[in-house]
Amino acid sequence: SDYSQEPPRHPSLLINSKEPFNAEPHRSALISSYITPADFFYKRNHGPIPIVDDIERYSVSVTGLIENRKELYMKDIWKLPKYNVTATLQCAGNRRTAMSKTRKVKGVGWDISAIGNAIWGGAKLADVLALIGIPKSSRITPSGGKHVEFVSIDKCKEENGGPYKASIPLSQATNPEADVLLAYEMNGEPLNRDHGYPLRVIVPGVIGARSVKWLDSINILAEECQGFFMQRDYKMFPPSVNWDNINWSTRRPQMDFPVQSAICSLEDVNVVKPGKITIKGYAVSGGGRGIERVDLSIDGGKTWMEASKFQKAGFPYISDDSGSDKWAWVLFEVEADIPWIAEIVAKAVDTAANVQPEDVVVIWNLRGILNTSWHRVHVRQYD
Ligand code: MTE
Ligand code: MO
Repeated sequence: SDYSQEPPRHPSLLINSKEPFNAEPHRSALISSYITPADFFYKRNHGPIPIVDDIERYSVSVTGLIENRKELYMKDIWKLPKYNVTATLQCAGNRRTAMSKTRKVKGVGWDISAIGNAIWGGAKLADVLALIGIPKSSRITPSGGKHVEFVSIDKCKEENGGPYKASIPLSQATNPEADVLLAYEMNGEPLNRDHGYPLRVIVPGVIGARSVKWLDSINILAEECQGFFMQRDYKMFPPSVNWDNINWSTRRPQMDFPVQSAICSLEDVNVVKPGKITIKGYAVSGGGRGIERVDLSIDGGKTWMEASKFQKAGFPYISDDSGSDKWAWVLFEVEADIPWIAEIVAKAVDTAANVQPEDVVVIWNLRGILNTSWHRVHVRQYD
């Protein structure tokens, strides 16, 4: 593979792998604004960043179980109503490094910043599919189509040099309320190359792996996508499954992400001044479930206090058309008097009352995905 034409990147990013380029910002960058600037947004790739230089000739082919194959050019997509949706994108591998510490897992190591919150601008997939003759709120097409597959331009070794791909159910793709976008903007700017220029899918509330970048084609299929990242990766296995007894076909591809939170203003082991400190971080849940509450402990989880949380637009000239930021994280903060030595813990509760698990051991899985265990940081005071 050819990595000689990668885009420029912010020098402060923490690089987890160079080729393909996988990097996250320092955790403190996540709490400096509600909207994560593209420069500090994690970058998760499986191959070289493709180059699209002729935007006039760039098109997305729509094929599969439809009447007529269609080519959609950017001018066709730009003509559709434009929506701005604030959505948090989170890699299923976020916090993998910590999971690996209890028992080794396979995959790129990530701290707590394989996550970011952006305003995605683009056409709704439901409108795009309506344009090619698939009505809104369809569950099946006349020819039996039930899934919408997204195929990329990029090439990766997991697909034996073929393109990255994924699918979502047709019912989600044609549901305007699901806010699935073909996005051409991020935070009011055209997408940059790292994040999918010129066009990417955004599936709000779902693990990042389904938000295919550099879209090349959309296929209407009877079955879900059979690609590597749907069938042999990004599945949640129980702790009893290891590389000798794994049977990939027994599990579904992971879609929604579970409730998550992390402390971003501190890290192991910070030394703090005696007195009050402000503890800050993020909390988010998948599937459009909001955050009900964030609980903070400074004694390792024996006693708790409730953090305050907020959502606000970072870019006043863009409003979120979804009304509330139901796909977006909340930032939280709480003031606390830190004892001599403290184990600070965060756990969030979503609107369905789902709570993060206390211990990573109970959710350990061989691919190291969905580490949503209580986030802990250890601090002590100056001598
Ligand atoms: N799309 C393509 N074409 N190639 C990829 O490697 N990675 C996926 C997804 N879409 C990927 C892709 C994964 S695993 C994640 S978490 C998100 O893109 C990351 O998006 P970002 O790099 O814009 O943060
Ligand atoms: Mo990911």
